[in-house]
Amino acid sequence: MTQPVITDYLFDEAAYNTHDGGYIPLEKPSTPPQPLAIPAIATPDRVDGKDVYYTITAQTGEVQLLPGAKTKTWGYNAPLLGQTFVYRDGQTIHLHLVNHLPEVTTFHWHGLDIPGPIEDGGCHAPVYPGESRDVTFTINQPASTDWLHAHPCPSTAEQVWHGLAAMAIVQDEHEESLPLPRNYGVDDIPLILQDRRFHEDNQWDYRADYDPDGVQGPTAMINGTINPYFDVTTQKVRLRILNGSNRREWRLHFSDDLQFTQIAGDNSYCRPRYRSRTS
Ligand SMILES: [Cu+2]
Repeated sequence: MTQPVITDYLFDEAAYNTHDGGYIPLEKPSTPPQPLAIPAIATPDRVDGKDVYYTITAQTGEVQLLPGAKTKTWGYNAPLLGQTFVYRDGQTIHLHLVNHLPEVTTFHWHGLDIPGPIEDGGCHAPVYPGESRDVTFTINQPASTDWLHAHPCPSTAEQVWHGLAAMAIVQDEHEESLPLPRNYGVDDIPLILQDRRFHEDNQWDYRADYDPDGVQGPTAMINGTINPYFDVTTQKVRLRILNGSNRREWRLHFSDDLQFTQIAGDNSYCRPRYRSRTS
């Protein structure tokens, strides 16, 4: 089987936001390398055949991101970002959504092919502070990497910036038949890319950093880890890359320009051919 491999890097340089007036370049971290945080996989409250039940709580927290004071953060079932939700094609998902935040939020499933306006958690499905909402939907789509993020209007961006962003993975039979790494946290690695500016006492300050085109900061984080490293133990590694930043576009390469292969985009595998680049 001969399949052409596309080695060109497909982007329009002039359209990149490095050319924006408000662009904030990333700075090399001055703090020592930290092991990459791997979000835990969410455990269902109950499984009854294809019916799977979860409780998801949007909560405040604080995390030791830098030496010194902990940073105040938000997350889903976690102080920052969230647990990873692993769903399977054909499952019916029952969610008990709880808001422990000081303001209204929603629980939006970015990439899941599920009904709106309530189940998919857009602006029309508010959960008020101290309240909850129950939704049910059936997963009926191919394997994909998706995400859960807040989507209240007009504070979607601010709440995601506080940390309300978690990965969701859909599995199916086709994906299982492919020779791909799928050992979560070992050779199948979630990478949630974000950037922040740290102010006094290591706090984030959305108002201070506010830009109507989206907030950026000079410090990169992956899964909420600054200057992360990951010890690879396998020959092949699969990276699930999620741009969870508010504005930044990311150009990714390995520091030694190791070649890698793109196998999927939003919601689908690259078929019939793979794309790769070398630099
Ligand atoms: Cu979204």
